[in-house]
Amino acid sequence: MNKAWLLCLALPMVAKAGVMACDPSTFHAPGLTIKSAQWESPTGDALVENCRVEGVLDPYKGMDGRNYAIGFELRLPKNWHHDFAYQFNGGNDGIVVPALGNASSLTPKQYALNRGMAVVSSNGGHDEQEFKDMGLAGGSGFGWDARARSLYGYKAVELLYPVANQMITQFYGQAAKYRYGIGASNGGRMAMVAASRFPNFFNGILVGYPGFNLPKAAIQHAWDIQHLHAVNSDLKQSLTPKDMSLVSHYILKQCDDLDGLKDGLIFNPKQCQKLVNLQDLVCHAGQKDCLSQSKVNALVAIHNGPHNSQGKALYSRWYYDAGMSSNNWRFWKVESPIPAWGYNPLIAVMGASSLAQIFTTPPTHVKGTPKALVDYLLKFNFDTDAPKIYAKTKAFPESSMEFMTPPDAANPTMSAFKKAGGKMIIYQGDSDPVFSIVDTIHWYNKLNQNHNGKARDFVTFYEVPGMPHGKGGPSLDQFDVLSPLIAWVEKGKSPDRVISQARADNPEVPKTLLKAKRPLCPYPTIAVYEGGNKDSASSFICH
Ligand SMILES: [Ca+2]
Repeated sequence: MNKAWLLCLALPMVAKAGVMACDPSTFHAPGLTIKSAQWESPTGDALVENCRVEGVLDPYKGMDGRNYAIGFELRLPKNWHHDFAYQFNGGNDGIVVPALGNASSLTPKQYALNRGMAVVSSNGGHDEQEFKDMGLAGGSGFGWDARARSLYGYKAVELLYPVANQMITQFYGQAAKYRYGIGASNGGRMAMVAASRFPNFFNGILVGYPGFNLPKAAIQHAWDIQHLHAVNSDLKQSLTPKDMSLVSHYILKQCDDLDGLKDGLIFNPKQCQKLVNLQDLVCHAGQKDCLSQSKVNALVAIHNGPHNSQGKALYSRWYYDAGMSSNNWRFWKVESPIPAWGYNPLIAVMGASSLAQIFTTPPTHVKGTPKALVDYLLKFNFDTDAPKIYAKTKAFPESSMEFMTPPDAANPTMSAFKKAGGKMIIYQGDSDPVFSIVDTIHWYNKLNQNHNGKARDFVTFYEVPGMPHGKGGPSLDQFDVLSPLIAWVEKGKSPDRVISQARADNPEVPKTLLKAKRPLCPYPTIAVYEGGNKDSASSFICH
């Protein structure tokens, strides 16, 4: 018997022994410390038994004197299907959220972990507890360390990805067969950054409502607050829910039937934009259901996006869509940014303090009080402060546009990702108030041009009418975009229409749409009603 034969006989035994050893001693890599490893029965949205490993990678002392490390958890399902998913998290990171491989449009059964994939989730290189003394500015406090900025932007993925793969091999006795990246919002940004920076890491990437130009979107936040403040210094009065309901009804009146069916969903948003003129809503004498000129001016300015005094656009235009009346739109655009009025302080941290401490270089001092954060946004100068997202210094050698965005974002090709056989699915709501879908459409159109009209060979993009940031609004926001990605990667089956339906726990879906099914069509095709049962997706074609 030769040596090769002996190896073949030995390998399966090694693999079998490794599978069961859910123990810290199983895992080892340079810079890695395992805090715990134990079997977990199905709990919450984790529907399968898994070995949950908690660890810390590459600790260091930052230039700000604070302690940094990549904290993470890796969940290894007992019944493993030989795949791996890297979960890109949202917001400012700083927390290790459960590694489920989830997305807002999926049901728990469809999460990567529950399909039998091993899933890793990290804090992005910093622990928010380290910054508790900074008050409301703590969530973005890591911006004072240059390396922590890079880790947040892309480097945590670069460092943790190979270690997670080693750990999978150490546990199961064999490497993962297919590797996926899954993320939405800031996580969607990271997913797109990964495709450009690390084109060989992932076979398939699922990108939800991505902030791939996040520093620019943060400038939009200051722009929005300044224009709303000009209407009313009590921001929640600047645009009331009644105002936004009026706007939404007007947009539907102009656009709902462009897709052949008046159903509360606008499947032809591109054509719709040409028919919307909010000046139509300005009050005339004796009129009731109307808006003041100042409110219309603010809405138009917000939808045109931030500009400097020379008229140069600093981010993007936006779509008018029915979901502008949603609670989610209101939460992000109008109410939540102002903790002084008793609203969610976390969003102020993400918006104002992130712009100050993470996205401007050098970082800008801002106190962690509600008033200081609001004042920072109100005084933000679009001529002198906005260029700081492109600035760098000796101590901060990367600008925020460099560490936050895909290197080829302005003129995307993702050629190396395509060459490696990578596939990507992107989805976003037409009513997204945080990241403009117009920016994503612009990006996709350029990508498509750069691939001679064949971007769909490796990137498929779905627009979701009425959907704001992630879920909610008058939308059919439950759809499975992960199954088609897996089928594309593992079986070579190109994604086509995806069926969407109402989410049972979304109170904003019109009653008439509770049983409706609609296809989401690969951009640039749109769903058009062909006649027949209005609840059936087969009554619609992708045109
Ligand atoms: Ca319609």
